[in-house]
Amino acid sequence: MLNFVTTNPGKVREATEYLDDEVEQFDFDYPEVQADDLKTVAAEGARAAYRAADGPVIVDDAGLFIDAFDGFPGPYSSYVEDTVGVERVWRMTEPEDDRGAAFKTVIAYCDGEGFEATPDPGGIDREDRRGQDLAADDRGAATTDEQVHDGSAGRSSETVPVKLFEGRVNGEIVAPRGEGGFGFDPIFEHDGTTFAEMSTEQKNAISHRGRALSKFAEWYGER
Ligand code: ITT
Ligand code: NA
Repeated sequence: MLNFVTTNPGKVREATEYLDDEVEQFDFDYPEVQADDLKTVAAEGARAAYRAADGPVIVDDAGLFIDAFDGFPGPYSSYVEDTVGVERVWRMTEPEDDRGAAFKTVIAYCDGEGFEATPDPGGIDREDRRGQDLAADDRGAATTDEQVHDGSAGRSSETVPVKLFEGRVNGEIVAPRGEGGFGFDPIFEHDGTTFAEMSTEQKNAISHRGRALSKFAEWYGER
């Protein structure tokens, strides 16, 4: 049994579709460290949640990165959804020539154990360089082992190992359409369809979260 640590039922819906009964929501608002990258937030969140939960945890830290604004709101997406709101993020982006954007997520797994080192083919950066999203069957071994703070592979309490899985999908910011999904889904269009117009299954097949979950599921299944 795996605790999916989140306050967001939309994420749980997507994860259970991938991982079946193996996953259960652990509704815990882990303290988000002040950091401008998803990896750090997810990794620290997983460590905090692992201490609070009774068993292995996954944490999913996601964000919407708008090209014209150098990746804003990115790691601050939750705050921006609550303050500015989704509709006004569209209206801010509307005057821009380039309305390109990406959703990214980092899933962090922690069970208090160490992990065997895996070769790091670059994860999200590899996808960035390609400038295109990965084909659905291109799952690669794009996982990363988080560097522990003291540079060793030790297991002292401050450096509980965390395994990271990244996913990214490119799209465009559009006027809101669709009733499904959650968060910024109505304004994120991919191949002519917004994420809010897709079923959970359709969104999972191409989304940032679906990709990260499939990498996680492959690795977890082999353990
Ligand atoms: P937890 O931290 O409790 O998991 P959250 O909703 O705050 O829930 P994030 O910090 O990861 O999760 O999300 C950042 C923002 O991005 C937040 O406003 C989400 O609604 C939004 N978001 C995350 N994944 C999304 C997705 O797949 N589609 C649309 N919006 C998404
Ligand atoms: Na959050």
